Amino acid sequence: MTRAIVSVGSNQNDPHVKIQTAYENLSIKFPQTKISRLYLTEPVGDVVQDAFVNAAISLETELSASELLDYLVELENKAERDRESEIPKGPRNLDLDIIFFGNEAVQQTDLEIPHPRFRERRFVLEPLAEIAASFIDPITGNSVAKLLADCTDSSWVKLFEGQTLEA
Ligand code: PH2
Ligand code: MG
Ligand code: MG
Repeated sequence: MTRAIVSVGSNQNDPHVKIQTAYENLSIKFPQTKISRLYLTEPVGDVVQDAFVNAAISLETELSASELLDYLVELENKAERDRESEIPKGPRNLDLDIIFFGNEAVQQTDLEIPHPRFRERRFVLEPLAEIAASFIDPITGNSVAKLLADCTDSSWVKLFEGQTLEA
């Protein structure tokens, strides 16, 4: 069994429902699936778009990292994510990114674990610290709590309380 940590985000078409549905599907497939609270987060990147809802999910799996990725893409497709027409870093119905896969480091063209940019993203680290503060990043040797304490990303992250998402 490997503990995997997945970052989930959405800023289109009832994001919190998209995230709840993904979580329910993951809970059915994997034992010990946990989710953080939901956060409303400032869009990071150059695209002008609505705020995101983000959360972190922890699960236990017998799958390999690339098999887990295939399943996550399946859930993204079920949420009607349209890869053909989406703008890079732009709005999306559902994004499921593997942040950690046990202590494995994976470098493939379609998959890099730990996620290459998670240390610079408060919208990933805040929810992650809620469910996996002592998880050790296999690349830097730092805990998630330490990465969050050191994170210089100044974009805002607040608890989601059912707000409308227009910026
Ligand atoms: N995802 C992006 C681009 N920017 N910003 C926030 N706050 N949350 C995201 O999940 C996010 C983003 C593209 O995947
Ligand atoms: Mg992403
Ligand atoms: Mg992604």
